[in-house]
Amino acid sequence: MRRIALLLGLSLVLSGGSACGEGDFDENTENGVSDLPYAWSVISFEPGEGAGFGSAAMPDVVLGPPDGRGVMSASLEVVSLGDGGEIVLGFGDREIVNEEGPDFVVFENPFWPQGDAEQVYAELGEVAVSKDGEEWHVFPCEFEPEDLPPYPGCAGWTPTLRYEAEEVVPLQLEVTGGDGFDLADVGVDRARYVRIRDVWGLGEAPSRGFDLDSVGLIHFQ
Ligand SMILES: [Ca+2]
Ligand SMILES: [Ca+2]
Repeated sequence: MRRIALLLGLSLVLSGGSACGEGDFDENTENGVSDLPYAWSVISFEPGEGAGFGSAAMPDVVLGPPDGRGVMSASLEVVSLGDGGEIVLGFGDREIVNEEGPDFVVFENPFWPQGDAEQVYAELGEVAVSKDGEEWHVFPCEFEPEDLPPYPGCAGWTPTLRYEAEEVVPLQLEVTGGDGFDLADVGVDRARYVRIRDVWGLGEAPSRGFDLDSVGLIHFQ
């Protein structure tokens, strides 16, 4: 997997990663995002070392539907968080609500270079939710470097599929791909914010760590 990481890092450099930068984004900024149930705004972004890829396209690159390429290919419409980097997303007037099963979906750009799920090129992130942006409820994401998938509780290991976002409202994991999260697992009934923090820390700059594509909602009001 390390060899693949180096190759992917090189390809990202050659395709033109942008300079690393920290941004402040107004929660209420009009950003041209459609009314589909996806991340609406970037509340905060604190890139870690080795970030930079996609930063010039912030915040739009992580808002709205993901750019799914299926299990064999990785989207480059992402922002790399860098080692330990952290991002908080808001959903406008919408709240995520707890109903049966997963309630929201985090989309990274994992893929299966050999067509084999066990050989996934994953970069994992820890996910947390909040009602107020202050008190956070963290989904435990624990793994050893040699672990093969699945990585329950973590984001960044299930490929994003190709689908028509307008036709999949609310989202369905089996159609969209991505990693699903259930508010019941952290004991909350509602949330307005999702935080993702890189816990992978590997890869070449400027694309080190978790690469966020989008966050979409299954259960919301
Ligand atoms: Ca990735
Ligand atoms: Ca649920």
